[in-house]
Amino acid sequence: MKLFGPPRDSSEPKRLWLDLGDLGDLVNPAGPHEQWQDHGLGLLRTILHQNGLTTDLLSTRAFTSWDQARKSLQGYDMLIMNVRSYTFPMAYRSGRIFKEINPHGIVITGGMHATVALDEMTAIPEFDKICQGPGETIIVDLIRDPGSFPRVIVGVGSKSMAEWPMMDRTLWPKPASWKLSRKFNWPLEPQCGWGPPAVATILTSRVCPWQCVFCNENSYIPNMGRRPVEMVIDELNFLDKKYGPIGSVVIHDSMFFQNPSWLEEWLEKYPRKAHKAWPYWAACRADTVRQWPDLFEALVRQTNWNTVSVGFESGSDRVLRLLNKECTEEDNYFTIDLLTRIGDELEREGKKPPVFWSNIMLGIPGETREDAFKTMRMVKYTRRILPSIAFYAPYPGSALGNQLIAEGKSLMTKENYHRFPDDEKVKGIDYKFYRELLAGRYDDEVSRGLAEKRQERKNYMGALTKA
Ligand code: B12
Ligand code: SF4
Repeated sequence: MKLFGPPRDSSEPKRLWLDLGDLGDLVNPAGPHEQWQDHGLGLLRTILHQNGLTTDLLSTRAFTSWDQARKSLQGYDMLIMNVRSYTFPMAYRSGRIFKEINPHGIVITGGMHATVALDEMTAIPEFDKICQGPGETIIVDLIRDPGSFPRVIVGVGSKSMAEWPMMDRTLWPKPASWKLSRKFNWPLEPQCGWGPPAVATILTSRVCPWQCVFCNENSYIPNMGRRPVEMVIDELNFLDKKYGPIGSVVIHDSMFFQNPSWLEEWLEKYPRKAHKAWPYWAACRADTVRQWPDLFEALVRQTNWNTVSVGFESGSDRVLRLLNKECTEEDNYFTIDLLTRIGDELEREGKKPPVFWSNIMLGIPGETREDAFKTMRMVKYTRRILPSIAFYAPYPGSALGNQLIAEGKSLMTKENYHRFPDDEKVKGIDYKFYRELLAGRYDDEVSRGLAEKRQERKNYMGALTKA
């Protein structure tokens, strides 16, 4: 097993950062998204290394068995992990193995799961230190002298992402098979169907101010200033020159289309100052598109925002209200019509039309069959769409997730915080109906009303009133 990292002074503890994900995902991945790299790991290892605290790196994604993991974790004094809810099962299993083979070693954890489900983290005796919240200002002291910290620590973040150093992407794990490395473009990332390789993933903002009950990130990610436009462009240009050529960009922000003054600056500078206006994937909400349609259109046309990720979630006002989405059916259809029109015009000009990466949830508690038909009707109505459909998952940290967990209705246990879109995740949901719906059994019901919807949507005037 090849380790990464500079040689270490022999008096230094042997520290290991373990990247988490399903076994084999860096050998023979189940899908493209399993190959994305972890910006939390990248940022914190960069800060550690810049402060002289080196760490070796291994990844559970590069192992194909737990036996292999057991052998590789041998001989370390410290294990460090970024634990998200969906990687919690990997984390605690790794922690257990680590302590069995290195009984005097120390396990230091942080990450989203520590913030949203502290009880589950503290229940793992092998986790010696658990850091909630952001780790960038605390990581150096914690790793240098863990003994001076209590078991549970509350991290403090930077005021602005401008304070984050540029991440050293060579501190990310490498693809672990010859087959995968041929197309991976490490330390950039592989193609996933959104744009040409090599892909550069980047974060420009860290938090979303909305309060959707299935997510509400701002209840657990502290507010933080956005990364300045120039820094984002400089980083992309640096990556292009050093590791490129970049083919496309994925902006991993939870919500890219917020903060109009930042977006206006991006609109002005990205096409001019980036080595190339690489096509990119980024997220918006239907209500803000309806609020700032001109800005949206200009960004799509002039900055090559050609995969528009949008959390439509549902095509029914009832369900959108249940989700506190603060978007309406009308907002959703307005956004679909607007991107369709822009796409038609670009196509006529011989250019590639933009597509939606459309996030849709089914199996939401309280959703009726008619609501689900309306959602699928909206999907069918959308002309250029990459649908990303999942059964609703009650993640801890979100208002609805916390409520369902408290009521004993969640089927997501600490053994299976997994995230396969078609897993059964909530008690009392008729998953058989949803599977049949997705298999096309209710196509008549879904299509009924589609022609009327198309007819109705030809008149856009009513839609222009919200701003
Ligand atoms: C980019 C992203 C993705 C990408 C890439 C994932 C990856 N490999 O990193 C993709 C699109 C693949 C993805 C997919 C999913 N994601 Co996602 N994703 C994000 C997003 C938007 C940004 C993550 C990020 O880079 N953050 C920035 C870094 C710097 O933050 P960080 O990793 O948390 O690290 C900080 C702290 O946690 C802490 N820290 C971390 N580790 C450590 C360690 C120590 C020792 C210390 C002291 C501190 C510390 O310090 C860091 C700096 O402040 C977040 C939301 C968000 N805004 O964070 C959701 C988020 C992490 N994703 C989430 C979910 C649910 C998913 C999916 C399950 C969705 C689905 N249903 O399919 C899938 C699962 C993917 C998989 N691999 O199986 C949830 C996780 C919820 C939870 N409770 O853990 C989040 C929070 C979004 C949400 N609100 O629902 N995701
Ligand atoms: S679902 Fe999207 S809009 Fe809603 S809180 Fe989460 S990131 Fe924000």
